[in-house]
Amino acid sequence: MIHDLQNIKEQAAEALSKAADSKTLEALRVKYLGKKGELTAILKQMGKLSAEERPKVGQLANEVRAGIEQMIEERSAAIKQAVLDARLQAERVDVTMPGKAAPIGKAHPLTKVLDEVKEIFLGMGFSISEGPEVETDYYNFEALNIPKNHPARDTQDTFYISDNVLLRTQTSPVQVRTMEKQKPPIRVISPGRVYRSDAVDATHSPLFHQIEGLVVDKGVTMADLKGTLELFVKRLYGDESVVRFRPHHFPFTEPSAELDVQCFACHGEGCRLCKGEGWIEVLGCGMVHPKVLSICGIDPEVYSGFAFGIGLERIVMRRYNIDDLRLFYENDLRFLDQF
Ligand code: 2NM
Repeated sequence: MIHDLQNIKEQAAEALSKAADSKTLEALRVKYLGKKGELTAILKQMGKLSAEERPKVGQLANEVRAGIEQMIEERSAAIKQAVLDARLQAERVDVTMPGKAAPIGKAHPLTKVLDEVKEIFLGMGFSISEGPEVETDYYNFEALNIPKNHPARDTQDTFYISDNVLLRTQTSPVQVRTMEKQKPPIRVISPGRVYRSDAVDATHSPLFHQIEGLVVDKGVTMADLKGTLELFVKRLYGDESVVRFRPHHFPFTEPSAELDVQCFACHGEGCRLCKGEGWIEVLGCGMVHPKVLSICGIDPEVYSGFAFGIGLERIVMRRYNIDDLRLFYENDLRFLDQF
C-alpha cells in the first residue's frame, strides 16, 4: 500500500505538471482525490491493515493527499496566470497608435455666406423675419403691385398648387406680412427658399435662395438705400469694392435699380470673370412703390421705404469660384468637404 501511495503521488505529479487548463486540472483532482478517486480507493482498504501499519499508512496517505492538493493549487494558480497573460497580450492597447478622426459635419457653403450676410445686416440694426414657402396669389403677386396678366407673373415660371395657392417666387411676401403686422420703423431682412419653374442647368434651379430687405420709416430716401447697400457690399467684398447703381424696373419699387460691383479681376476693363462687362450684378433694389405701402396699411404720405433682393446662389458662386449651381443641391461630399 505504501508503494501504491507513492505511485499515486508520482503519477499525480507527472499528470498535474502537464495539465494546461483548469478543466484538465479538475478532471485530475477528481481522478486522484475524488470520492471514487484512486486515493480514496486505497484508504478504503485500510481496514485490512494491522494496528501497527495503519497509522503509518494513514499518515502517508494524508501526506500524499496534502501534497497532491498543494500541487493542484500551484498548478491552478499557474494556469490562471497563464490565462490572464494570454488575455492581456490579446487585448493589449497600443496607446501610441494614431487615432481615427471622427468625421465632423460642416456648414453648407450657402449657409456660410448666408450667415455672413445676416451678420452684416444684423450689425446695421436689421432683424430677421421668415414666412411661409407656400403662399397665396395675393401675397406673392397682388400686394406687390403685380396684378393678374402682368408680364412679371409669367405663369410659366410659377409653381401653382391651386388657382390661388403657389410656391413663393420671391421672399417679398414675408415683407408684405411684416408691413401688415408692424408699424414703422421697420428694418428687416427675410432670407429663404424661393421657387420658379425653370429647367435645371448650370445657372438655373427650380429652388434657390433669396435674401430680401426692407426699411420703412419717416423720411427714408434713395440716399439711405445707396448708403446701406454700398456699405453692405463693402462689408461682404471688402472696403476697396466699387459699386454703381443702374436704373432698372420692378413693379413693386419706384424708382428701381440694380447694384453692380466693379469686377475685382479687371477693375472695370472687362475680362473673362465678368464676361467682358467690367461689372458684376449683385442685387436689385428700389424705393417701395407707394401702392405697395398703402396696400399693406402704411400711409405713403407719411412713410417711405426702400427694399432690395439678393440672390444667394450667385453671391456664393462668385465667392468660391463655383461655375455650376447644381453642386449646391447634390450633397456630394467631395464638393461639400472643400468649404
Ligand atoms: C427685389 C428688388 C427690389 C422687394 C420689394 C419688397 C417689398 F415687399 F417691400 F415690396 N420686398 N422686396 C424688392 C425690391 C426685391 O428683388 C430683386
